[in-house]
Amino acid sequence: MVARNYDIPELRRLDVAHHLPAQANYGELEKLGGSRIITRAEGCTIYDGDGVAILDGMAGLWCVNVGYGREELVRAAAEQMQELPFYNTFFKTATPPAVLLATKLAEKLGGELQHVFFNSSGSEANDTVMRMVRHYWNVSGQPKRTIFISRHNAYHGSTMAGASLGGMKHMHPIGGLPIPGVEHVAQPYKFNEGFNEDEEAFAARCAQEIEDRILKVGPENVAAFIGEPVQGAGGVIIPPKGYWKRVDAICKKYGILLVVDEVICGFGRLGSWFGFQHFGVTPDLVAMAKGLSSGYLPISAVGVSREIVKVLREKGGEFVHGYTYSGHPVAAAVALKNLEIIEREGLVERVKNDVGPYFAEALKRLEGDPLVGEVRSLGLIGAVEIVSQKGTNERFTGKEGKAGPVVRDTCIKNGLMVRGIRDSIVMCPPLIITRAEIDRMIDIIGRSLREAEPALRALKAD
Ligand code: PXG
Repeated sequence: MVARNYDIPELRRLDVAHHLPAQANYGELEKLGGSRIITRAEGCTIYDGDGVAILDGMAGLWCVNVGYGREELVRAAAEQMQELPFYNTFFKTATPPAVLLATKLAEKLGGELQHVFFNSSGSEANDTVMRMVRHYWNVSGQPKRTIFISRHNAYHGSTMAGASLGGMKHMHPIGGLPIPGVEHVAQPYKFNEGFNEDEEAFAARCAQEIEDRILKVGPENVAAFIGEPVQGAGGVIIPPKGYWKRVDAICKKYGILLVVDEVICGFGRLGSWFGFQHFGVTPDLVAMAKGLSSGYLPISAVGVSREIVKVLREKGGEFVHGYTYSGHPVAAAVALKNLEIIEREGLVERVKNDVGPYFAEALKRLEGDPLVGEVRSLGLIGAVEIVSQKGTNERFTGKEGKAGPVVRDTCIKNGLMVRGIRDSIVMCPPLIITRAEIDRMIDIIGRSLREAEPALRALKAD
């Protein structure tokens, strides 16, 4: 495809004048003279308006699983737009792509998860979860079950319910969150909170905190536990061995619904179709987005168990919830084609048996760096922890550190897009990434750590 010629300085000026980008510091952005304008992308590489190529170690925003430039997805969208660009699912109507996508997802989710509700974003999916779960308990004759248990540092979205379920403390003051009925417990973040602790003991301690909280608020008041299989935006927190099995058992012991947020982990990221399958647990509801369409169009879904739908059918009456774009036919057609590509190209197996293990090995090359406290990965999601003292988990600026963004900026300057989260940098590349591109990623991170060291040593705590 021929790239269009944009007037980049003018776009940056207009960006400041009129555009309010997502999760930005508007004062800082104004001083900076506007955002970096990304104009095109191909495979695993994005290009900015000045023609600078950047290897996309983040798959857009944890979502472009099949990589950029997929003509098939473009065609699927165009054909669906010509045939039927829109129709809703409100008035006893549905469209072929919505029905077929629900069917495909039921097949991939497997087991009891045989029903699907559509939305447009991960946040909306979690809003749906919250309303559906509370409605379910209400009509089941247990109306007191309203509390959701979530974890510190979890990310479940940016809407009122999504950000409340999330455990990002800095998000809560914006909009007066969390809304009532959300309890946050420990995150299974071993490097920060269980350093030098035995892995199983740490898993048991984190799970015990969930059980303790259930008992504190009263099991009869708890509706659900929600968690990401691997916490993504929280810093790629891979739970210790045995953690998820314990959480699953606790939920079942107290009759609490288990909600798994697969918005990042779903669709091959961990080397399985879904993270819950990797960890061997059986959720009652599953939130999906991002990799569902590889980000080509906005669409999300909630997988729901047979048991919940049985109750909704028998006692639920009208489920007065839904969005104009629930089951949008064009987004659903693109998602269907995207799933077809993931299957046809064996991308899930590729992550599990090929590039995932290769990525883990490649990350180990960074272990010798004096700033690296730990490298970790699962499938194609990974993190590098930055420490001030080798062999410890001490940081340059205390617990809520700032080393990650410094190294991130150096990586971007050197041609690699990563996220900087507190004192770590995290990666989540497209599932089509090659071994050579992984080598390049690791090489750039290594060089960037060396280059950023003086700036890191100069960091001061607030
Ligand atoms: N759940 C999870 C696990 C997510 O990662 C959402 C829900 C919300 O999805 P939507 O589509 O409403 O954004 C997400 C989104 C970051 C970052 O800082 C991460 C996300 C979104 C924006 C920024 O890494 N994840």
